[in-house]
Amino acid sequence: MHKSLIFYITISLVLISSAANPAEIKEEDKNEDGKTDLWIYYDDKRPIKIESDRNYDGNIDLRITYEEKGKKHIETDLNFDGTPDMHSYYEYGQRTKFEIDVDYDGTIDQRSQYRDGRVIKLERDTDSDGKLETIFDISDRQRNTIERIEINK
Ligand SMILES: [Ca+2]
Ligand SMILES: [Ca+2]
Ligand SMILES: [Ca+2]
Ligand SMILES: [Ca+2]
Repeated sequence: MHKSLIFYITISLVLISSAANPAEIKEEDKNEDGKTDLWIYYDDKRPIKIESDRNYDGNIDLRITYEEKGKKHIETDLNFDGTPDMHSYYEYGQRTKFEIDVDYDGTIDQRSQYRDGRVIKLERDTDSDGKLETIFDISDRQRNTIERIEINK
């Protein structure tokens, strides 16, 4: 195929996709210092992403991403160093996974996985070697069995 034709097709596709999804961004200046600190991205009136600068230092420290099937991902930079330290994942309003970097070294120290609002798997870096150890894992068990298990041994 001719290079110019490929180029033309690419451009056409870009134009079509941008016309079909007019990205709309709502910006807010919460502390009224003249700089935007809250961004809400819409796709066809539906919010798809929220970004926030909670300590007003110019860096985004909270990001919420909305995906298909009611999925939601919340990233939080707890110590405002530019790297997210906490991740929460939701599906249809229920939390499915939670990860946290407690010592802010860039590696996750604890991960919990949920089913029907209950923790079914817990991993923690108990010996601080950078790898998570499984504390318990009842993800393969049936729901009625889980309800009878005591998590705090
Ligand atoms: Ca501001
Ligand atoms: Ca910030
Ligand atoms: Ca951080
Ligand atoms: Ca860590």
